[in-house]
Amino acid sequence: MPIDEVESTAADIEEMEIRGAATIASEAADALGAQAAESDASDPEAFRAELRKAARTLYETRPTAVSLPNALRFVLQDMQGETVAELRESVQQSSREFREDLENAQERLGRIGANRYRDGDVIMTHCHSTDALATVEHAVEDGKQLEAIVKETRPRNQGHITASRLREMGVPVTLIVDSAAHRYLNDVDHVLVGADSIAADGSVINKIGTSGLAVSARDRGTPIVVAAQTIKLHPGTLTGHTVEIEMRDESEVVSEAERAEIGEIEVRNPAFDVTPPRHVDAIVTERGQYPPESIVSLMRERYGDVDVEPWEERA
Ligand code: RUB
Repeated sequence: MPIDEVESTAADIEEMEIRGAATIASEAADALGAQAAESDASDPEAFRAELRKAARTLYETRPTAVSLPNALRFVLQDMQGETVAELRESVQQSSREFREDLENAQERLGRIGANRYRDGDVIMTHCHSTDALATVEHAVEDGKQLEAIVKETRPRNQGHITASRLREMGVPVTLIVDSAAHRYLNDVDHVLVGADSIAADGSVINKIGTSGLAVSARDRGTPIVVAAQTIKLHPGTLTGHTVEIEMRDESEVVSEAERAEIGEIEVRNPAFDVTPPRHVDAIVTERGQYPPESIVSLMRERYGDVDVEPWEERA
């Protein structure tokens, strides 16, 4: 039962070598495809059980980004075939299709989101979101000159990745510490963020600090735009489930040595927070732009009823 690729992908997701909701989803789907390719299961039931186990290993890595379970569902839900060879082909094809859909969705979302920007606009970013950057990339391709104020996004500084991607696009970047955001919002036309999950009421779950930024943006009258493919819609929230917020290691916030120097303290490191819909102007998806309150209709259309999860063990 070779599950090397699954184990190494799961470890990379946990360690954040693979990070960001869309990338996590794509790599998880890829790992399931690899598992199917390498499986030496002797009969269809063993193959199915092996794939479910692989999906559980991936599922347990990071709890907040719904794109991960959505990806696993997509790949495993329609596993079809009477023989191991047929099942293998079916999983590999679903994995390929999922990753293609993801790329196409980001491309479409990027085109739609680019329409929000005018030539000369300044955007402020938080964390690193490939969906958010797709909107900037398309605007730049359309010939618009944009500038960016990039929050560093403690504790992991994913803002540095955003700054580097924006420079590759030729966008002038000003890097600021997170606490300078309010000071610079007067110079900004749009706040642009991604999402790890979107709840049925239109709440946006994204990197810690997003909600504070959104409150500040409201105060300054700066529109806040969330770029999120429909893979980020959390179907569980349709039936009242809440999204689990991942708590990460304290060492990301303060080193052991610094801590010893300070004295006896508690440290908390939540990776994400929840921005209520009233602080969000628009959610840009590959299916169009939505006021957060109406995202629920798109969620019902796309995900409908969630039945038993395909990675759960069967009796
Ligand atoms: C990343 C993060 C990103 C979303 C969206 O958190 O909060 O804004 O995942 O990213 P982490 P994308 O670094 O902890 O994974 O648009 O690329 O899916």
